[in-house]
Amino acid sequence: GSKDKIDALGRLLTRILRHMATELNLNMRSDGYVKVEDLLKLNMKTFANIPLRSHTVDDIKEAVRKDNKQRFSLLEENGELLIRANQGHTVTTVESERLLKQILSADEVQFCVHGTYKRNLESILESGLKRMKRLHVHFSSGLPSDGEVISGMRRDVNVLIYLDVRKALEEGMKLYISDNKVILTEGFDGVVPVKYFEKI
Ligand code: HQG
Repeated sequence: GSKDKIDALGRLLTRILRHMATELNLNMRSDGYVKVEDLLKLNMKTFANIPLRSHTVDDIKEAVRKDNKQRFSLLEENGELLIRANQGHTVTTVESERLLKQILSADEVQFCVHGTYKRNLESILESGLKRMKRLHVHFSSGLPSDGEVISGMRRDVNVLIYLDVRKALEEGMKLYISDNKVILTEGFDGVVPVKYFEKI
């Protein structure tokens, strides 16, 4: 398909797979997977105004392959093709332990940094990093080199908060890593307290 068509499909897939399974009555497993066949039956239009039903399995595969942050995974099981978003969910159908791989030692992490904006900093320093609407606070496991995008933070962030991974693990914070190498945590009750910031 054309680049615009595939980009628009990717954006819609992101929205559905992270946020809309419940309201759409989509059968989503606790590891986040839904059947591609079920998606292609949905009566929705992409951001390019193309009905989802007019897309093919090959379009979906192309959208997954071309996604600039590797937001999706495909899985073939019992002759069926399944798809999931690797991170970013708000739907509580997914369980961290099933979607993600737990990080057990600080040695597994070279780098763990949350990207945000100056306008949020005062509030973050007051109340810690909150997961907001999502299930997890997001951290990147690398830094973008010039102009490149990186999974786990937006391209236009202007504040970087480094997590003290060793201290967080020592004190019982559960850290996870997604298939696209985003580091995720529920913190403690959805908050990563300021005392776990290594530097800003
Ligand atoms: C901020 C994108 C005030 C937080 C990215 C962030 C990532 C606070 C915003 C993924 C706060 C939440 C996630 C506090 C946190 N006071 N602001 N106490 N605590 N915030 O979208 O990390 O392209 O839920 O810093 O690349 O921005 O969608 O999280 O600015 O991977 O794949 O509240 O989304 O990826 O925003 O982004 P979000 P995020 P995709």
